[in-house]
Amino acid sequence: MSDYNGSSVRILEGLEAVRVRPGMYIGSTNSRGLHHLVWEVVDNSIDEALAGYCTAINVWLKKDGSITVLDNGRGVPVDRHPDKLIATERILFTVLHAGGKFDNDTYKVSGGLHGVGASVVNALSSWLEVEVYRDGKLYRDRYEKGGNPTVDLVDGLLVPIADTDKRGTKVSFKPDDTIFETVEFKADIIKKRLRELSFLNKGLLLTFEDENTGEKVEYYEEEGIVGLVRELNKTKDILNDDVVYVTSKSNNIEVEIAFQYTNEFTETILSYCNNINTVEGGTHVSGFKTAFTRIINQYAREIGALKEKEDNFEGKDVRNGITAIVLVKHPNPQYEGQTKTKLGNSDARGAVDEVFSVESQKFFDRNIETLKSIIDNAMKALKLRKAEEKVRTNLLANSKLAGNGKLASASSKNPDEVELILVEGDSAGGSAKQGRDRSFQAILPLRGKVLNVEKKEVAKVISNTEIQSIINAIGCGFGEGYGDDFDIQKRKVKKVIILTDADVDGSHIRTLLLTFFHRYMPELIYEGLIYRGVPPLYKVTSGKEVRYCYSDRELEELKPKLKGKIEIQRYKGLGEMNPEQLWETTLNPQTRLLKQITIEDAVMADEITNVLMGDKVEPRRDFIYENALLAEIDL
Ligand code: 0RA
Repeated sequence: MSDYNGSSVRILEGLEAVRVRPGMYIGSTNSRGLHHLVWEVVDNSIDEALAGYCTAINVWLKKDGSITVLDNGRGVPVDRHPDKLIATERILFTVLHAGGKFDNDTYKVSGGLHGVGASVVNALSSWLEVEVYRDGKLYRDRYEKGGNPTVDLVDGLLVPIADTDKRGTKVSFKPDDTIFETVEFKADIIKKRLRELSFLNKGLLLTFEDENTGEKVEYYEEEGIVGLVRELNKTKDILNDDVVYVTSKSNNIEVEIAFQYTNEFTETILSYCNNINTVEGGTHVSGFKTAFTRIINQYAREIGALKEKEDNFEGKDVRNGITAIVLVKHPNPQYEGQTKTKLGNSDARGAVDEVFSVESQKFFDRNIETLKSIIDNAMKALKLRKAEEKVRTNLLANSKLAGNGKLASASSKNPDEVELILVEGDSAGGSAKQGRDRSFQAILPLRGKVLNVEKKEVAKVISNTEIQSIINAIGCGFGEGYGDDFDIQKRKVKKVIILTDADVDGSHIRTLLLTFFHRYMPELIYEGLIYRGVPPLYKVTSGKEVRYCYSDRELEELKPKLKGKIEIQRYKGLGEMNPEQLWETTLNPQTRLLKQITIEDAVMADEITNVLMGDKVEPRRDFIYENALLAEIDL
């Protein structure tokens, strides 16, 4: 081993702890955990950009399965670390939690599972190499098998290996395949994040190159989150051309808000803290909502749009059709919620409220037309809401919502036991009713295409019988976005399983259902209660033995293992299976394959629904072309 001082043994024990319990540091060892390694390394470069020293970050996927991240920042320090007495670079890559706070001026804003430190990436890699371009010199360090240094330090320091006029840091690593379930980096996932980062960090150039496919892409957003709002509204009809943008700092918290209205009936608010998508919202979002409602009500009274006796606008009136981004940079973020994506700091609420109040009033005072169109829009929403309230009351009074459609209930009433299985088609529904374990499985057959909720207003959505049956069977009510009538405590089921055919129609129905859940019962997704059932693709019979395969790969792996004559039947739909087969392959908890729906799946479903169902023809066509060959849409 190298010239490494006495603490090396303890250091490597730290990294060993990461290898023993990787989940504690990166969440999981599946594809998501794998990509966390990339986010960790990219985040370090992003921090350098946030500190104002880095303008470009390049990412390469290499043929050997490794990945390289290069930035043009100051370069990781290679001088003697004040406490540990060896090169700071070594410390950063081998000591847990040694990230950040090297110089107190650096505004380090990482958080959540991000910011666990470069040493965690090192611990989970079969090799990792660092190149530092700094002060005219190039330094190189290399680690193997989970962070063991292979380069000799001289007097505790790295020896430069060349002169250079470049500046920056290059980190390359290959994830350890004895730790991860998969070590295949997905270009799509990485590109999506880099694109998001380009919106969140205006003026930063991010490039991606895949050596396996030759693909090269650049992401750069002069306009930052304003560009993101435009992008999100690309397929929608908008009320005002301009995107409203306000920004300022309050209480050492930087706030940026951008929004624009569409003619949709729904609201889309994306929020971020320190470049992390706070999927569950939090204090920054509630600060924005409160301030926005208050200010629009104030103006509406001032200009006489709301008469004295009239109701105030509710929050959802003023946000009807809005696409908004709420972004904060917080020096010490605290995250809460199931997926640690809900911002908890109460000072963020106040900061957003203050910045938005002050800055938006400056804007509205100078842009009366925009203000008026927002108030008009809120007025329409208020009227619609009143009408919907009537419909809702009538529906409830006529107890139409009490209809259960074709639901075959389970005999158990225990919400921690019952599974609600939504089955495509009456014939598969019939088999499922016969084949299920009725003690805990409820079956609801869905006929035809589930209502496309995206385009319809609430009154229509809840008058749809299939939707009513689903709402009823789950028992939590429903709401738009957060809150409203929805109450997860009232749930009657512990799992909702979507079971559709493995074909285009099937994935379409699943997409529509996910869009519905995402829009009207998002907490079910956050809490991980929604699943998709995976029906088998093949039935393989050899002699008396019958086996089922759920993918082409599984089939290819099985074939050589079977002796004698084999017969392969490809299932076209669930309807082809008899009740016993359906039980064995798709319903029986011991043998079936279920995939939990993640929030990413639901967001993807929303995007697809938007594009496929939207009014605008062109993006739809482009989308279909772009994705025709992309079998990745695995909803
Ligand atoms: C600590 C202190 C300084 C820079 C960095 C870390 C740094 C880390 C990474 C990781 C990837 N790229 C990076 N670039 C910089 C500041 C050192 C100074 O004062 O010059």
